[in-house]
Amino acid sequence: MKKDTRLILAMDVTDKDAALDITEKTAPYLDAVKVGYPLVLVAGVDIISDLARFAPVIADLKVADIPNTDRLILQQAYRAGAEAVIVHAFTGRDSLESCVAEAGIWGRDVFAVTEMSHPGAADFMAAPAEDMARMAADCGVNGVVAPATRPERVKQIRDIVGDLTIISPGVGAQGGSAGDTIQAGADYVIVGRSIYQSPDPAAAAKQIADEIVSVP
Ligand code: OMP
Repeated sequence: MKKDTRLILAMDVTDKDAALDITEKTAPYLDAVKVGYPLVLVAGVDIISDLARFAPVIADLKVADIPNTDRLILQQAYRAGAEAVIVHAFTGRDSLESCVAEAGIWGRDVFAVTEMSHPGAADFMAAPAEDMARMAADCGVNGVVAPATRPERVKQIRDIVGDLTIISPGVGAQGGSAGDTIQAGADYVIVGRSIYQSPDPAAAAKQIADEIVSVP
C-alpha cells in the first residue's frame, strides 16, 4: 500500500452508486478504501473489485473464526481483489497464523485488530490488547488496527509492534484527531462519516490529508 496521503476512507455507505461516486471523488486524497459488512451485504462481494478501480481495497471482514473458516473467508476476499483483510486477533495464534499463511499465498496483507476504538472496547479488549499485539506481530501480520480515540494506546502499540503498519480508525465522528493519531505513531488514519456524510466529501478528505501532511 502506498504511503502518500496516509488516509484510508471507510466506505460504509449502504447505497452502491453513492459509495462508488464518493470513492471516485475522494480517491485523489486516499491511499486506500476500506469496505466492510454494511456495503458488502448490500452490493455483494463484487463491490471489492468495483472500488478497486479507484483505490486499493481493504476488506474489513473482522474475521474471527477457526483457522480453516478464516482461511476460506480470506480466500474469497483476495480472489475478489482485496489488497488486505482485517481480522480479529482475539481468536488466538492458530487462527491468526492461518490468515497470515493465506495472505502469503496471495501476496496480500492482513491486519489484526488488537483493541477497538469505541468506549465498549474497554470492557474486555483493552486489558489483553498488548498481548494480542505481541502475538499478532509474532505471527507475521503486516499490521494492526489501533484506536485513534486513544492516541496514548497507539503509542504503546507502536512500541510493541516495531515497524509494522498501524492503521487507526476513530478520527472525526468518534472524536479522534488525525494529526494526534499520526503523531502518536499511526501510519494511516481510517475516516468514514466525517468524509462520506460531508456535503463535499472530496473537500473533507483533502482537509484531513492536509492535516496529516502538516504533522511535523
Ligand atoms: P467512522 O467512525 O465513520 O469514521 O468509521 C470508522 C470505521 O472504522 C468503521 O468502518 C468502523 O467499522 C471501523 N473501525 C472502528 O471504527 N474501530 C475499530 O476499532 C476498528 C475499525 C476497523 O477495523 O476498521
